[in-house]
Amino acid sequence: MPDTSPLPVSLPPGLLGALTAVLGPKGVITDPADLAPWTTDWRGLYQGATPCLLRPANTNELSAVVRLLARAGVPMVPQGGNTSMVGGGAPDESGRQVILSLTRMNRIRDLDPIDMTMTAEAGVILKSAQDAAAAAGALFPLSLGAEGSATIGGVLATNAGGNTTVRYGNARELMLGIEAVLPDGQVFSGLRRLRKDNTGYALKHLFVGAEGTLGIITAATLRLFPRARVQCVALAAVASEDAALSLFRRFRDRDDTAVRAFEYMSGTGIDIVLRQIDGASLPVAERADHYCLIDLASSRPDADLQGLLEAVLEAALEAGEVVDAAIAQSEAQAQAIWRLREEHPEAQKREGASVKSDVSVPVSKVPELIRRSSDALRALIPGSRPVPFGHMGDGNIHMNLEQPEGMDPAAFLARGHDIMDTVNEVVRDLEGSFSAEHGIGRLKTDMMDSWRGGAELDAMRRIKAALDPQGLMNPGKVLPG
Ligand code: FAD
Ligand code: 2HG
Ligand code: ZN
Repeated sequence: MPDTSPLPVSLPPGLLGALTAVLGPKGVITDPADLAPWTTDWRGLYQGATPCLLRPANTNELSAVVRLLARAGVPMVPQGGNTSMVGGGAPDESGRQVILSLTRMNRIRDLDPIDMTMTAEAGVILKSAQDAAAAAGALFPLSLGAEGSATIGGVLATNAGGNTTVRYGNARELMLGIEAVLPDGQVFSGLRRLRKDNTGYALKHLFVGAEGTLGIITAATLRLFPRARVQCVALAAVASEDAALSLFRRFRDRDDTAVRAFEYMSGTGIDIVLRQIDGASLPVAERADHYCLIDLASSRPDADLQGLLEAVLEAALEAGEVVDAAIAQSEAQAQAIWRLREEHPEAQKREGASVKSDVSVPVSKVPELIRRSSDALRALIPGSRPVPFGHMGDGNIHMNLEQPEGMDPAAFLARGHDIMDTVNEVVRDLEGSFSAEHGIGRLKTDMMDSWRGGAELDAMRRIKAALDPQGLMNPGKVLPG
């Protein structure tokens, strides 16, 4: 359980006044009640403290406050929507770390339908960015369950993946240019909207996936795509993990440009959603142990996605891979199928304590990952319930474990690192990664040595020391102490 006792908070004398002079009273929050939602993380793993939350309205204001904080040696935590799954956006318990919130910097600066680019400030909510693209007849394809709160700065800082990576790539692949404030307050102006630009080191990529440890992203130029004119969504109950992979291959072989998302869900995960989420219902007749969500989309108005879906599902039914399937016949039905998938995190939270392992393996090894990890987790904690689900099409499975019914949640959470280690052992054997899309944050710094030690971690430390010699940018995150 997080410790909720009051913690000491401090700032050097005179600094608050100087910060307020730059930002105005609207830009400086110090009331503990207003600070509370921003000092803990979405999962409730950490309860931090901060002297203040600063809300700059533009890049110049942010640059000025970073200069002031750097001169005073005050550590800073950049924050967007605070939806990090690894405690990345919350301050620690010292009471010294100032939160730099980007939420007031929420303008779409430019949208060009010929270049197919959009320049958005870091505080733009992901859903608003999608809506702005749609209003211009285009598509910004990044999509994830937290899109109503997560920000452009946050998704880039974590290199978020989400549901459409299989088709469009993760956040990094959608970024053409970036603007950022460096740890000493300088502005890095790299908002170029070019597809080709080989002019030295590709420094813009340093800020993507750095989780706020190398600087603060203030704006980004993002790639847009033609909007989908037809879309078709289905839920298939499948016979096994291998059948799920085989179904994915059938779609990919038939028309890989049509597959917008291909998600795996377990019977246990769906049961939990049906139990915990009001209005959730299963569109197929019988419960199964494995399900796939297939989302096809095309910008071609004449694309026969329904025909494609029916043909592939029929062939898979005949082969015994699919046992039942439902194809959405309306937007409402498509949304209801997606809801079964997107409510997985919330439903697991309501069901009790759960430990997450956001891992990836080569796509061909996903069935083995699910089987071997589930067996190892059940052996580790008898009665516990493995809930594998996620982005099968790109090899990223959330290999989560729900506590045994009736077990003390705190006792279960105390086994968190044993649980993650158990999954990671299988992942290592399958040549995968211990953190596919959520990043390292505060939760996984202790894993960096054994997974990224040697030259890789050494290079990371040297880059960090070069850009942030005082170690003020999101301390305690990503790199082990
Ligand atoms: P925050 O949580 O505020 O911050 C995340 C990290 O980025 C922190 O380290 C923070 O310091 C840093 N940061 C934030 N803004 C900036 C900035 N402007 N400059 C520099 N650093 C910054 N992630 C996925 O990849 N795929 C998913 O499918 C997915 N689904 C989710 C579903 C739910 C219900 C939830 C709660 C989270 C999910 N996430 C997912 C995790 C999360 O990483 C994303 O929601 C998102 O990337 C975080 O954006 P944010 O604005 O909330 O960032
Ligand atoms: C998702 O894919 C998110 O829904 C969250 O990445 C995963 O809750 C999780 O473990
Ligand atoms: Zn995910």
